[in-house]
Amino acid sequence: MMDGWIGWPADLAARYRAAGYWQGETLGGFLDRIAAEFGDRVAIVDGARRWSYRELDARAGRLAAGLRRLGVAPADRVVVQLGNTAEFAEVCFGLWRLGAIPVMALPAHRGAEIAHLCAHTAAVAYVFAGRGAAGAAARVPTVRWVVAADRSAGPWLALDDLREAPGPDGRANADAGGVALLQLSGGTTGVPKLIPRTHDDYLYSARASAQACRLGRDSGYLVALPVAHNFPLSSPGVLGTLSVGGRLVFAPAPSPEVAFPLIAREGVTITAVVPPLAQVWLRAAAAPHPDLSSLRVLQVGGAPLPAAVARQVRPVLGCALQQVFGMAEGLLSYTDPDDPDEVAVAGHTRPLSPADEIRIVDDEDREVPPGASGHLLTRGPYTIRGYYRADAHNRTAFTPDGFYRTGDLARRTAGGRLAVTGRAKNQINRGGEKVAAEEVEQHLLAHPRVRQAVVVGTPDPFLGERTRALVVPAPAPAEPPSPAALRAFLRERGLATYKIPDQVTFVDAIPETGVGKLSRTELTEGVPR
Ligand code: AMP
Ligand code: DBH
Repeated sequence: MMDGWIGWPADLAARYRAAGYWQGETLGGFLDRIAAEFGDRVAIVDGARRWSYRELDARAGRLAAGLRRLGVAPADRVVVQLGNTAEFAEVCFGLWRLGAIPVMALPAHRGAEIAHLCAHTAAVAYVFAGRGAAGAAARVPTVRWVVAADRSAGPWLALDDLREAPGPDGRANADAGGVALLQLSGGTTGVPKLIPRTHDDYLYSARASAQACRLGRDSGYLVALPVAHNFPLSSPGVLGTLSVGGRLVFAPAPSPEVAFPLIAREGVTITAVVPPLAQVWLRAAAAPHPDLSSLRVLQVGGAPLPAAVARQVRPVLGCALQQVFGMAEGLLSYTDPDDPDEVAVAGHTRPLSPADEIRIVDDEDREVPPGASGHLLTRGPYTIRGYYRADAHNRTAFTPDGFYRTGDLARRTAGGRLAVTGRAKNQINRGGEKVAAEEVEQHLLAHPRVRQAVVVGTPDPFLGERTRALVVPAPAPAEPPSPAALRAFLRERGLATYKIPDQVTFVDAIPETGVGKLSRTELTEGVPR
């Protein structure tokens, strides 16, 4: 079993198994089962390609054999950075089939993030498509193989070479209670945290989500958001759709120009977007557009959805709105697709599992009165008990009895549902993309002309929040860098574009409150825009 992660205590694990939440099935075993059950049904549509369940299974098997022959072993970590293509499923299931552990990088990640993911997980391989960050990965000493999805990408191994490899299938008996994948947290700290999800817990969240979304064999799920993200991967997304024999339609881009024709052509019934994308789709749907009548549910999550936007979903797109409050750490909370519109619009969600434990507490961890807002803590059959290799951080990110401190503020509604009321963590939610202020601050501080830097969120009508860096330059005589030069500096350090501050403001001093403690909510007051 992989070191560096904390599982559930034995008594709780036994309870989750007895209740049937954890079924003792690995993701490799899951593929065997769905291939047997759904055989020739279409599993994946990607452009002109259509793979049946059987074909996905065969391809994963061939790739597992090729990876095995290369030297990838069970429990090895492999950083995967692929776009919304069939290869993503082929590679992940190939890794699961041989018992290896994909690390879910996002296409937006650049050298800084990829190098960190490879080094922190001691990854043996990096698989990428598109631009990627192969050079950065190759420099990490543990990385023995850099594999490009496309042979023309450079002097790397090609996925094709591995597929062709004949040989034993590479099937390994992974432990369903062990780690299946490492998800990424938006995080609050200097480096991104990794989230160890087990086969048991991840499959449970996907199966239960498929039920909560009423998915069935006739469902067609459009993968519009970056597929490696927890939301399109498992809520119910890719895994939930496959669990019921539905069809996945991969969209190479989430824009209406790409997504709408696919919805029309493939009879897509459900998809997931973040709030800014929902706004773009609504605007596009107000003009002449392809027939979207097959769409039954639009899931929106990742960031607060303004009511004015939420209200337009049914009249403009002709489908139900399902709000999703979720996190890669686990807890998922959904409105019901059959909820009355006012409940869906309000975004009062219900935790997915009857075994989800929710506490809403004050700053001293005391329960707040019923209905009051407070810090949301949670524990349950698919919420992690600790980040991967992060002992010090885990001591504050979890309570001693294993509740995850979400960093969100929430209250219970009169009907017993959850309503998100705010955020207490040091993170900016930029339209669903999470930016850890401290991470960006540390990169800014690496500039020789920067003395102090604080990154905060400021309201934005489209993104919800955008990022703003307050920077105290080093004292004269040298000139402070220009905002453009600072942004270029961060890009050169290999930081993903969505983490580059939207705005850089130079200040003489960072306002301080209390005993030298920064108050981030008050920070931007009095600072010129
Ligand atoms: P992460 O931990 O990076 O997976 O991000 C999860 C976080 O996204 C949650 O803790 C919330 O702060 C935020 N989030 C996700 N969905 C919603 C939503 N529907 N409304 C408000 N915030 C959300
Ligand atoms: O924001 C998230 O991380 C998120 C939102 C909705 C998520 O991980 C999910 C659903 O699974």
